[in-house]
Amino acid sequence: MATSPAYQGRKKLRQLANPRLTAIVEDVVRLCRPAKVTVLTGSQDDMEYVREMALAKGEEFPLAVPGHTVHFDGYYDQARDTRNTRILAVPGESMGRGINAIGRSEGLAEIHGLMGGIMAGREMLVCFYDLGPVNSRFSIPSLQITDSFYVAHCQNLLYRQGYEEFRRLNGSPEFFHFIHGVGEVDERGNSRNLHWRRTFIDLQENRVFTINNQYAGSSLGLKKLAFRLSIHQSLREEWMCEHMFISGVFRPVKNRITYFTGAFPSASGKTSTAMIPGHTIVGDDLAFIGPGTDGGAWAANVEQGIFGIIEDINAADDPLLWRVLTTPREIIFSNVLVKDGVPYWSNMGREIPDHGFNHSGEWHRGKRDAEGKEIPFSSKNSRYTLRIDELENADPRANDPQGVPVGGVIFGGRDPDTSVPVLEALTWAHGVYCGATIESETTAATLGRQGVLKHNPMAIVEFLSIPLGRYLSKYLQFGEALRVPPRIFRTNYFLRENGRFLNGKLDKKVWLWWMEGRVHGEFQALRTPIGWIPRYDDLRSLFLEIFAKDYRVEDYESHFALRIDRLLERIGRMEAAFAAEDHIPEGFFLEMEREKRELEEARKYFGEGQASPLAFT
Ligand code: SPV
Ligand code: MN
Repeated sequence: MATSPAYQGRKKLRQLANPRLTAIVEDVVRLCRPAKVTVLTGSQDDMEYVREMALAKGEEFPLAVPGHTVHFDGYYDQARDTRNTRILAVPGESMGRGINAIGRSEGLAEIHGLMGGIMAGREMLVCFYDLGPVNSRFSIPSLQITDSFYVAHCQNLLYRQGYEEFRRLNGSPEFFHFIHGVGEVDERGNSRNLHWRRTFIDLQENRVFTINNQYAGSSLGLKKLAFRLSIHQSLREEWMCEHMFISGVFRPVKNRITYFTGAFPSASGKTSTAMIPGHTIVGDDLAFIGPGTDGGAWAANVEQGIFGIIEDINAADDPLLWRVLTTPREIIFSNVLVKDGVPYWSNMGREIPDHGFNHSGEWHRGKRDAEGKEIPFSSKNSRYTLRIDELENADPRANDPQGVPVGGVIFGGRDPDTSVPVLEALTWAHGVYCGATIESETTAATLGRQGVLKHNPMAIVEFLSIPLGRYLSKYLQFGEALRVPPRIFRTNYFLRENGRFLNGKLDKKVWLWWMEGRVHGEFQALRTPIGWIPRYDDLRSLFLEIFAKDYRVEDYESHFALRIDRLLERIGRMEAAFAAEDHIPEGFFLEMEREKRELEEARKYFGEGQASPLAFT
């Protein structure tokens, strides 16, 4: 006979008088059999309790700077596990190719089997959050159940508290819920049953089960797990849920701020685009976008914090973040090297010690893993977690229930030899085509090989919970229904020649100011088969204005060359990829055919290889 767990804060649960909520908590307790249940409402005391317990239980360790802590995920639990992340197929709903689905009853049987007693001897936390700003049309109340203090702590930084939102529900069953179990742990407190790591997404019940993991992208309900649920929900409603940052581009001479949202595959310049000095940040990862009464699109940050990649952050390239990461405030570092209470990561501009503590335990230079591979001092996917309001560039409207008006939407990839650094799509439909044909080299944010060119529509493909064709149709309809749709842009910061990057890390500020000007109808542009590209003179004056730097015409020619053969090769790959999909909207294929036709004409005119941008007027 199972004994009842000790309860802390049960009254707070009862006060919500929500039958579905009560039933969920009771079911999880029965299944996972925790020793103790603690209900948290996000009060200062509750926040404090979570912070203290994360330290007391060894899920985090204090660092030298006050408020800073470090958390380590297991050595083989450093990224999202796409193979074991599956959608429970909805009977009668086709999932489409590329979605990792499992039959609903089979999935539920497996996960319930693995969850039996998974919290035995542990403390289960019941937490309330809100996806989106509080008390907004974008809000989705979300319940998180977890036996990890780190997960609760991380979410306290990343999401708005939602107990009040649950009160406003007034007993309604309309909320998301997430159940996370760390599973058995090793002597370092890390999930040891990685072979039973599972993340199952149940669209029908708006719930997610995730077990035997700790890495935030897998364990935190509100991040990439909720994202699958909200994408699915948005399909039936008028808004969209996107893998996008939201940032305010400030043009001092005009004294105006123009908001952009942007989708980039992991580690392709997304956070750094959102963090450009002089601009403001609303969010760096997930956006709700809905139509506004002004006929435009409005965006709100799903989150209130940043779970950002720390590699390459240094005082010279990222002065804003560097200051924040080295001064007292609440920050969780994860999977960095720690020595004497100081965190170390790659390219931070400091000498790295030869010994310390990292995601592999005690670490020394030259240490090898079980496969004989040398262990880097800090994980490729090491990160920092903090609240956006810690940043001096936090946008004053970051928590506005209305969101912010969207002037432009950016799609970026990490491609070495095809796309120009920036272009503007010809129309909304062409912009959707640009987003749907993002290709990007893989990076460390998911398990698997790095540096392989991967097709990643809207940088969202790993998270899609609806068939790609239906997602693209929705995209087309969304923009077409707006009286003033945002302009769409495509960027690529990663062009290379002989292994050398053609652009500096800061050049993106010039591309952004050009886009900002275009939104306000300020720059002429050159019409090419792939879209509108900047004129040399405009970029030259922007480089002068921003960096007092001479932008040479030779640089312009190499950056903005129309790489006709490469572009046609990409279309070839896209034709193959999309031919294999069902229900891709006609509007998408029309854009692809037009671009192909115009590129073929350009090839006849310019010959093989590439055309100078100066040839277009
Ligand atoms: C990403 O990889 O896109 C991230 C980090 O934002 S994760 O939480 O792993 O999704
Ligand atoms: Mn992301």
